[in-house]
Amino acid sequence: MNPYYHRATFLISAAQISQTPPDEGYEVAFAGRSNAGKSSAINTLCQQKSLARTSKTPGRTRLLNFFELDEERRLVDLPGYGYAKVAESVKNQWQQSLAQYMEQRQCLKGLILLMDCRHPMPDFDRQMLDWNVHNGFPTHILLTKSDKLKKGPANSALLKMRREIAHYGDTVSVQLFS
Ligand SMILES: Nc1nc2c(ncn2[C@@H]2O[C@H](COP(=O)(O)OP(=O)(O)OP(=O)(O)O)[C@@H](O)[C@H]2O)c(=O)[nH]1
Ligand SMILES: [Mg+2]
Repeated sequence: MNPYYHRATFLISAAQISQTPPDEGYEVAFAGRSNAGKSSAINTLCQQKSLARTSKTPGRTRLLNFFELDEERRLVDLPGYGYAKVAESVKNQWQQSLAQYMEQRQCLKGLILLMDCRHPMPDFDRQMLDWNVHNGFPTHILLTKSDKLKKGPANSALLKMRREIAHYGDTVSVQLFS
């Protein structure tokens, strides 16, 4: 594991695009359905238990959370999409911030797209992936919670996903993750 990430610190939570840090340097954002494991993956990567807040209840991350690796580089924990049990008004506000961030952010350089390995690639994920590729963002897919599957089914899920993304070429890659 890269010790560089262990020094990550929480920078700021933004409810709106106007509250985000200056649009400079380089950001990699973690996107995916609610409960896919975005916040957990940031904690695993940075080897810090509670850097990003996680929860059993989908819809935990409602803000854009920025973590600083150094003066130029940041990781961003994005609100999850596709979670039905949130009031429409709240959902609209956080989806709007998410869309604005992805469309406008100049320093966004790539995405980590997280999917539960047991239910990969629902429509939302496919749309997100198409959007990323269309906009030229390299995307690495993490098939999360792979500890919940035995080795055989986990590997089948990985192979299936590799076949699904083959037509995107080098811009999209995938691995199992837990
Ligand atoms: N077994 C297992 N559980 C995991 C893994 N990753 C996340 N979880 C659990 O899944 C739940 C959701 O994880 P979060 O990291 O909060 O998910 P999120 O994508 O940030 O969710 P939102 O913030 O709601 O969008 C938590 O209960 C985690 O403990 C994993 O790799 N294995
Ligand atoms: Mg989260």
